Amino acid sequence: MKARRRATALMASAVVLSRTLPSAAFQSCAERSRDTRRSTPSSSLQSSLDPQIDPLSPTSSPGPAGMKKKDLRTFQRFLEVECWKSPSIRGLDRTLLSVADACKQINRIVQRAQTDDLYGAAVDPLTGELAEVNVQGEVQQQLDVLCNTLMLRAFCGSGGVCAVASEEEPIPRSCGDVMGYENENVISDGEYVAVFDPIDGSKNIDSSLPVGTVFGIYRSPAKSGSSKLHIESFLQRGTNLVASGYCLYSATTVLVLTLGSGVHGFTLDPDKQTFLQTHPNMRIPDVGNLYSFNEAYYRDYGEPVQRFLSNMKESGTMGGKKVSARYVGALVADVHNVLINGGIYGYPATRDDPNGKLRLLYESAPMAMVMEQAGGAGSTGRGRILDVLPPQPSQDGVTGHDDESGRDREIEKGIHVRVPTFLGSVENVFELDQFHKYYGDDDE
Ligand code: FDP
Repeated sequence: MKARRRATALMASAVVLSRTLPSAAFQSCAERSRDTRRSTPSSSLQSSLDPQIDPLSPTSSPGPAGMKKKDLRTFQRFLEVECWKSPSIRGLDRTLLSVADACKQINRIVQRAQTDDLYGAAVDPLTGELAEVNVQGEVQQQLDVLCNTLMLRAFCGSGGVCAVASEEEPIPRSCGDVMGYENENVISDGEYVAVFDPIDGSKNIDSSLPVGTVFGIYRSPAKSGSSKLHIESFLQRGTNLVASGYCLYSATTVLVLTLGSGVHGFTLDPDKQTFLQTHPNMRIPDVGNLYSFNEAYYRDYGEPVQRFLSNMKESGTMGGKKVSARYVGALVADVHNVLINGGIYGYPATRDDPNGKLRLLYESAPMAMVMEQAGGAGSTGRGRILDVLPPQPSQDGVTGHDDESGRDREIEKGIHVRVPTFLGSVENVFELDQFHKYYGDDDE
């Protein structure tokens, strides 16, 4: 009975295959070699160069390489199902769809950076003056401004989010302000706040290397009926993140998302401009052999990290395999590589930056949530990244027109706080933590 069912299933799949695969796939080896002998090398080269034949065109039938679209679930469908399964996150689907659209637009901007006039410092369209130095101490570039605007609008225009904090902005903004409503302090109905880095690793763009976007979404604890922007909504532990993810603009454009129950990856189909679920239920290996650190700073790292790196290189292996180094210089790209292949990413404290370089709120915490949800870990070397509470402002948490610059500076400190960051396979991150335990010094 079982055998008959299997045979019927095989026949059915053969029928499907014969309908979808090019006939060449069903040629015997002998037939294929006969055909190859008939066509001269130059004629086959000619056909592969023929501009009329585009093997990748979505409209042409399967081309010479037999390429054909896979039947994959769209990001929209995935969200519909997830939000239907979990009523607590209903309402986030529109926001996340807008974020996916913003990622597509940022992808286009990144692709066009070399050919279009997108380089150089940003200019204020009203005054014609050069943009000021941003909160990171850098002159804002046109690309930063464009990508920041796209993400601000994606979150604020979708209805689910009431306020946003960006790497590019000194302090959080209400969506009323972002969208240009008359009373900028009146928050919209959205029950979430969003944090993001619109374009991470932007120095890579000049050399056509990968860059990314990182985001996290928290539920706003502000009391309903309140019309003010509450800073506590942003200064929460990463354990309160409802969703987080990133977009990687690289050889392929990938959107990776967690809603708190697993991690899913979606690749942008360049023909249809649709994100398709190519990586369902992503799991990082428990141990890996990649390490991704900027080792040029070795002398500036503390003893635990120096010993961890030296030990790993001296033994030559990690996770039972030959150890291997990879460092792109864009957090999203480096962490994605570790997520796929296993190993450890690190941006440790250095002599000049005792908390490292990465920002807790919109870099380290969202990435740590992704890692944990994929079965990995995120640590500061001394504890879980998601447990770190950003510094809170000293007075009550309400901003309004009477803000003083001192208070803004306090808020800025909390929003842009940095943490030493280690992300990756549990075994590798655990080992790194052990080095901190044994060689760490308490004032470090
Ligand atoms: P960038 O300053 O180019 O935005 O977010 C900080 C970051 O990029 C990370 O993406 C990247 O991993 C890191 O800085 C690179 O810093 P180093 O050059 O110091 O390694």
